[in-house]
Amino acid sequence: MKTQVAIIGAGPSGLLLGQLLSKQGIDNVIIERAAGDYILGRIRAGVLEQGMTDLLREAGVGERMDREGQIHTGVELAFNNKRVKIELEKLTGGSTVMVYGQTEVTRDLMEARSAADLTTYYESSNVVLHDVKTDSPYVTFEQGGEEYRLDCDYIAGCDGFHGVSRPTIPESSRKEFERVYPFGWLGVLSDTPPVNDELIYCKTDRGFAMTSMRSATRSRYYLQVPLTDKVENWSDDDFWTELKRRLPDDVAEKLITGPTIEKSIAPLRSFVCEPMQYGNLFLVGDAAHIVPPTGAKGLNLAASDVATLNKILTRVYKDGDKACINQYSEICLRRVWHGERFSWWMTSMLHDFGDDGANSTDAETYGRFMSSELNFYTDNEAGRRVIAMQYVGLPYEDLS
Ligand code: RFL
Ligand code: PHB
Repeated sequence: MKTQVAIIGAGPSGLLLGQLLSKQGIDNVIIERAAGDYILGRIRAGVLEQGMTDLLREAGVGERMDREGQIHTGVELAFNNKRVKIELEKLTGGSTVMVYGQTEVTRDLMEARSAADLTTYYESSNVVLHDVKTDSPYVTFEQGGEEYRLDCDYIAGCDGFHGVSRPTIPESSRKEFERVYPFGWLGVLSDTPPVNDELIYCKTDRGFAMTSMRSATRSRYYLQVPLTDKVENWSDDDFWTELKRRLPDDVAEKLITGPTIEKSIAPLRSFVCEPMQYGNLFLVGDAAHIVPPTGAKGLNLAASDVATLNKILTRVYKDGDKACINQYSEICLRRVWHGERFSWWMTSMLHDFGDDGANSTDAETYGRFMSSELNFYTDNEAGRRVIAMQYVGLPYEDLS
């Protein structure tokens, strides 16, 4: 088999890249380890920046999002029983975010891909990338007991944090930056009306909590929990009781509870692999970087990598300019590090680090630093604008 671009992974990065490349007439094949239904069962991000919604429209998959997604003009921060509104639209001169779940984005992309009759190998095993430093890289994999070889010009490693693409780059040719946080997020999905029109990020003495949503009838809530907690030990009642304790009183009073339809614990990590390119292999999205979810940046950074790679491959195939591939890593990493810093900062300000405070500071001192930071940034418009600008996302960079 032969294609122009082999894409490893059918998460949002791989599917979106495949769709955009096809629009440019660039042939691509996706090789995915899991089954399509399994991917759609994963509940992940909920907030899309305008850069990403524009890209989805460009890929021809914006229609349902524009119909069913909710535009949010602000988010709230809550602490000390006080609620502060960050007016995203007003403070940024018109930018908003779209609340539309990653599951729905993925579903729209999968449907568009099958409607366009593009090739995807789900449930592939033993995926191996070969000769990525040469001009004739290829991928081997197994599916349904058969072995396949896919020859290509370029490989896009869109296979997430635990994929095979990043480890294909020799250790001596990459540097990894990492911070693992001493807590996780317990997330719950429930067919109950959201407690508030806007998302609320809550800092409390009992730890962080947040309220989000997927639609007018489906809510998404999170609690900071110790990494030692097991999801099966959290009953629905325990979850709702603890959430109520962490919400501001007037919000807690309005909380409508019900059976949960998904419950899981995600660890929190900041991670970057530099560079994001090795020969004709490009790392995209979670394969190259992870952020804690506090800034809602994970999926959005994946989208900006995809935008950059799409521009590069379009120029390669339309103009024959192969040199431009060397811009990929630098352009992506500038935006990635902004997202990493913002996510780390939001995480640091809003969570309880216990005795494992950042920079080896004791819990109380670190807590004071971060409370003061939160007060400083929320008490004045310039501070709130700094938060708003980053929350809506920085502009995408063009190729030179
Ligand atoms: P994905 O979504 O992980 O998709 C990677 C795909 O590659 C496949 N794969 C392989 N395929 C072939 N061969 C192999 N050897 C392979 N190994 C893996 C996988 O099966 C999968 O289908 O990465 P992608 O596309 O880069 O998308 C990134 C986003 O998914 C991610 O940034 C966000 O979801 C991060 N994230 C969150 N971001 C937010 O902004 N808000 C959130 O609330 C939020 N919650 C989360 C999250 C990430 C989580 N992970 C990764 C554990 C919650 C969780 C649990
Ligand atoms: C979500 O709705 O799942 C969500 C929203 C904002 C975040 C993280 C998760 O920062």
